[in-house]
Amino acid sequence: MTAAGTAGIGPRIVVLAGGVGGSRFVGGVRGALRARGVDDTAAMLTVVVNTGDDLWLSGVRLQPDVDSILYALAGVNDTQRGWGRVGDTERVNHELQEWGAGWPWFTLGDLDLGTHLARTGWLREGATPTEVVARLAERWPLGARLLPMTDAEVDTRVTVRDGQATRDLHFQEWWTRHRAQLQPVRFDNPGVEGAAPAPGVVEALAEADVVLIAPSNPVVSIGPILAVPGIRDALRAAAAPVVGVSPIIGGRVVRGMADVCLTAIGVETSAAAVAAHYRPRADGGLLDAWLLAEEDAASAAEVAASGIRSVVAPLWMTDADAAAALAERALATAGV
Ligand code: FO1
Repeated sequence: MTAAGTAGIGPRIVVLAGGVGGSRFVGGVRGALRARGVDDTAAMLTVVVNTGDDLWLSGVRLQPDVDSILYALAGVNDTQRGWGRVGDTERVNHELQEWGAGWPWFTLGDLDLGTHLARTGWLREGATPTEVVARLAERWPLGARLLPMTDAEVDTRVTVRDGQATRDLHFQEWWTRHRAQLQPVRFDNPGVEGAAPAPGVVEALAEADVVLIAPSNPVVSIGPILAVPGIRDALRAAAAPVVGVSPIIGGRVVRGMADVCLTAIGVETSAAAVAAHYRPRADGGLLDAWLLAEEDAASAAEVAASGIRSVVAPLWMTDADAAAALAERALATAGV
């Protein structure tokens, strides 16, 4: 294990992440490394990003979680909306709507479309998704290495109840158009069985000093990452401690609609239930330790009794300093 804070060298960290919670937390990890005096944070911090939200729309490839983390680390994200580029305009989107192209409920900003066009062009020229993400990341000094969970195209489909019947939607339609209001019956990632971890993912997990599970949606952000054959095994085999951060504070989701997703898979919306969902590593699961909020301190004993070390900490990532303090707490929990 690398001694933290020694001559600008920190622990090798892998974070599993997706969505807004993931991007704030990853920014916090970078902040914690900087506060320890680590200069080259990108050499220490690898982020394995959910690509289960990805889709083709109007001929371009969208990678919402990759872009959320890319834009947030670059400081060009729209913090009000929680997605896309700050200060973006929608001229092309209006034109697409006039053509009846794309989805009327799904906005593609002009600057954001630049990203999608660049990505699609490189994919069409034969670059792999991993190479494309690396190329996108060259534009800004992100201070982290981003890896997609897989190079395979893996969607998330949601089966919803529709009267007596059920029907199947792309995750983005369910999430964005229906605001997760159609009752989900199940989530699937067709094609994931044949997917492999992206190059570098298994190696990063094997070489890590600590693995962090971000406070991202456990079902549709972390779930698809863990569903890629080989990633769960690599996590279990990792020498590093695995520390998770609860996405539930005071029995409620912080943002997004994770509660609806958890209910659909039979998991209660509580910090303890999400820890139990990931399961203790000693019992064939993933977690060595779990950070839960002060508001959920009453369930710390229950988590500890299941064989997961529980640590009560302030979990609200209200600003960059709070996110860095939370990340530092996660690193300290792992003893790195
Ligand atoms: N979320 C919305 O609520 N409305 C949108 O119109 C929308 C467009 C969009 C375009 C590109 C992109 O990368 C993300 C976009 N999102 C939009 C966010 C996205 O639907 C989800 O929040 C994430 O996939 C969940 O992590």
